[in-house]
Amino acid sequence: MGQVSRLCTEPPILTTMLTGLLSADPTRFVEVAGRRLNHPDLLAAASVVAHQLEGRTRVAVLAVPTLETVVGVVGALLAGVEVVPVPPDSGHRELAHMLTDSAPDAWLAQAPSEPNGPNEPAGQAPLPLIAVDVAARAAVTRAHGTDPIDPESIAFVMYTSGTTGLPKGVLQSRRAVVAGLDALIDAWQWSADDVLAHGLPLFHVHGLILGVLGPLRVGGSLLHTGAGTPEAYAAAADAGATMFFAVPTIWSRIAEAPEHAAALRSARLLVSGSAALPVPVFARLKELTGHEVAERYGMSESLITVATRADGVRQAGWVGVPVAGVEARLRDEQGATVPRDGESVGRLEVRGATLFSGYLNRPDATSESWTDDGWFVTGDVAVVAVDGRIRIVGRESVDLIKSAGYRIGAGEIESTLLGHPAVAEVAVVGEPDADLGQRIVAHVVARPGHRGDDALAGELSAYVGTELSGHKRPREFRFVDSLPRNEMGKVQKKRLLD
Ligand code: MLC
Ligand code: AMP
Repeated sequence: MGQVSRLCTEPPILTTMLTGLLSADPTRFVEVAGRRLNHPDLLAAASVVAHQLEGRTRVAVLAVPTLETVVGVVGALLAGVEVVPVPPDSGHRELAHMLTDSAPDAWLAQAPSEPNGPNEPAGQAPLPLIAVDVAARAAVTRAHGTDPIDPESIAFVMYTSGTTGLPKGVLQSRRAVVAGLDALIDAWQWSADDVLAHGLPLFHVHGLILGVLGPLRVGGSLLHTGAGTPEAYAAAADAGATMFFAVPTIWSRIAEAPEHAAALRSARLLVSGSAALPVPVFARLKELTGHEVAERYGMSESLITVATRADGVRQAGWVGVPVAGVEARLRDEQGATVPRDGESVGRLEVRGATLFSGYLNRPDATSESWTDDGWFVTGDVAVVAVDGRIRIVGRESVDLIKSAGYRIGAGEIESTLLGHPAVAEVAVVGEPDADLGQRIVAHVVARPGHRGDDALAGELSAYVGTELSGHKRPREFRFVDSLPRNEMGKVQKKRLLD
């Protein structure tokens, strides 16, 4: 397509969501894996997408880290169309589930090889693909007499794993996204002069909502490095990045690469989240970069609720204080308040403007996740200090694993593996791992006639990758004669972890 692919006479509906982008400062930019658009051009290209999406309700975006993905998502937000970010390596089972559950109208920017998912009923027309041309430009003017898009309307349906079953679609409203970003802009003194760098995937809260929409809300720049490697982060620092986002796995790899870590000395702020940052990594990064990493805590359901402020106390192992508009409390198993003494452990519950609007098609799971008095039960256990700072101690359930920052449900991997003819019984656990935080380990009882050896392990790993996605593959398979069970027949996972 040419420079101006489509001239639109009808103005797109603008919302106040991406206020920084709307100021269209030509010195600000978004760069993804080496390709760059300045803010006026990004806005003009996304406005074409907004027009293309007229009449649509919900689109799926195969979230490869490209400029097309960013322009597509921004266009959908301008148009008030819901976005379902789909991990690019989603396997058959996971993709079929997401498409059936969310029923998008179309693919935006890029479609997978099976646009309707596997097991497509014969004769069904494939979901259309709406292409994104980053070179297209349309004028942007405020729509006269048009109501702004309802802040309670849904911006994203973001899939995330639970302890059992297939991932649930978290409904994130425009209100929650705006509140979550503004709270972080405040906490981190994030400004239009900042250049944020990261190499995170674009289908989760961290990489997409914080990592793409954050810069656009504040009016600053984004340098997506394409990869989460120490080399790429050092190159971004050399190119002038001021803020860095990463999961602990990336930070610990940077801490082991002093030659690259040194480049981050020029940064203003280093931020870690999505899993616990090990204390020795915090200390080593301080030595190598001169920075104390600011840790923050959040969930797909809640966005970022607790953060270390740029002007606040930074202490290894602590994730900061509740952000503006969010309250946090700790309760014990009986529902009593746990004292804020920096030692007593309780269940962390949160409430406020950043919270989600429910799980798609799952009223049962939605109501279970809230207390009767309106607090969201995070499933994490924590301690709170007298000054309100929070330390995450761990998760209540052994069935939710965090590996390299990805949230992975043991039950989803188990039910998938039980679909393989060689598997009689299986129990999946997350074992501590210095690089990944937790490493997925599957304990498998093979069916008679199948040998539990390296060949079978390779086959089962590939099977999980084909059905789910790459990061859900167990790193290790242990073939056992039986699984430890209690008198009720339930697998005792704590014993597997011992
Ligand atoms: C990966 N590999 C495996 C495997 N997983 N092999 C066997 N079994 C498995 N399970 C292979 C890969 O294919 C790759 O091979 C090689 O091992 C290295 O993979 P890796 O160790 O995973 O490293 P890498 O690909 O470099 O990725 C690491 C990473 C990535 C940290 C950059 O995992 C990542 O981006 N994580 C971020 C997740 C995230 O964004 N979470 C946020 C959730 S939102 P090869 O051949 O390809 O080299 C959230 C809210 C909040 O949590 O608070 O933020
Ligand atoms: P997700 O839904 O992928 O966003 O994962 C949310 C979970 O990640 C939380 O419930 C926590 O268990 C974990 N998490 C996120 N940030 C942190 C952090 N800074 N420290 C410890 N755990 C974290």
